[in-house]
Amino acid sequence: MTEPAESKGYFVRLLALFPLICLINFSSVEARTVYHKWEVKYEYKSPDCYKKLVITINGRSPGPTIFAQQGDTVFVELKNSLWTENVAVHWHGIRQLGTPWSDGAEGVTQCPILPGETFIYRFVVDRAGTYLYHGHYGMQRAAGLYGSIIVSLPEGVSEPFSYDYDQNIILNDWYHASTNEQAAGLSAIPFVFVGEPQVNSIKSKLISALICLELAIKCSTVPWAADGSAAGVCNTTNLECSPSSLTVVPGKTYRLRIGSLTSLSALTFEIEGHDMTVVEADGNYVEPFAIRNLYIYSGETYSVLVKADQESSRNYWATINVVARNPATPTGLAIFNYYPNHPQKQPPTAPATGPLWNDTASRLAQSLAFRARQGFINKPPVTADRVIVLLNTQNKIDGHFKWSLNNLSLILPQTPYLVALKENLTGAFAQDPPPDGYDFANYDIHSLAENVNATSSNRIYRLRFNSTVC
Ligand SMILES: [Cu+2]
Repeated sequence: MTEPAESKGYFVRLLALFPLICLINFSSVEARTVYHKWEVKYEYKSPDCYKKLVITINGRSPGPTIFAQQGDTVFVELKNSLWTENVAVHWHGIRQLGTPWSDGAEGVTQCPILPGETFIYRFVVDRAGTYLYHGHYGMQRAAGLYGSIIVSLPEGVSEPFSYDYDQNIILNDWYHASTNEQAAGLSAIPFVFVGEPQVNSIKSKLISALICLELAIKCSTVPWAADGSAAGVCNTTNLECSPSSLTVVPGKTYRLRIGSLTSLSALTFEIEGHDMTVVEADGNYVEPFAIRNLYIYSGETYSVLVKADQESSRNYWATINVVARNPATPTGLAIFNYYPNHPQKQPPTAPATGPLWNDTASRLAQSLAFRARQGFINKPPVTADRVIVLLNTQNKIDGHFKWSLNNLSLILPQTPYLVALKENLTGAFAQDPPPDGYDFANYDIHSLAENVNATSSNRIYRLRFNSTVC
């Protein structure tokens, strides 16, 4: 006889708990976790029909795209299967608030991940936007260790612009010499420059290689066919040599998330006959502005909106070209493919060669066109507690070319800085501060002084917490 009453009581308690349960559910939706398990290793790949060792993540280069929502915690369990090399991966643009140990800068925030070891990166993606990740040990980024991070807005929040589809694209320059060969030359006396990259590449998440279309059509014309590097690689069934394309539906608007991870090349990206509207830069919304070509430098990310509003019976070229130095690298190609045309149908026109490499006015104009988007402006501080002026030069130290800041060239300490600071290991690196400036009043950029007094250093700038530094 008591059973119904007890049941009723249970029901009432459940009701009382309901708001709490709702809250718990709500918060678990708000803060999800995104888990990736990666194995990093060397594999033979031929992204431009030239077979060479490439660093892959789970068999791919570029590696998997990390898709997450603002506020999510991302875990990346990374196993180093390179066997003879350490590794570390930096999450470019992620602020690492509260998780400096996961920043991935080897020698600064962490010890490298040794061959055979596994390290778990854990960080919160606190801002929606387009970001990158890349190797941060030696020259591993240039060997193929990189990819994209796409952070979407929380549920129910929409972007301040509209589009139908989203695509991400990574631009890169690509060398046939291994990074070990390049590094040996760069550190040799006499210095051996790496020269021009063999190709510029456009890669999207959908297709692993979006380059060398012309080369793929006629394998016999691959410049490196003669030395055997393309032998057995360049054929019509090899997707790595296939013409590449970005398929669009006529009338639809696409958000292209474009990042650059070049070693040496400043690039210009354009889609034949199509205007682009810039809406995001490095994870920040910007006041929209239209461009015909996008200048993009290494480490930058942009979102542009493109409407497939041209004659739809044909395809169009998407091209990248080198700017800022007289380029000797062929134009990087992809096909902007209007559905239902065949994705490999060659456009009837010649690919664009881009603006003149030394057209600095138009590059400056793009830089000056950026404005923070109304409603998303974080007011910058108007005064600084401290001003640091950095002079970036290329010096010679003991016969080796070294980049320097204020005549100091960084050598990483044996113990990562973050570890040394946390454990107060004052012997781990030089404790005297580097200079906050240089004699800029007397520095003439048109007649460079020999920086004979450059030296190697592991000194660091210490900034007071919550202070404003300019
Ligand atoms: Cu970076």
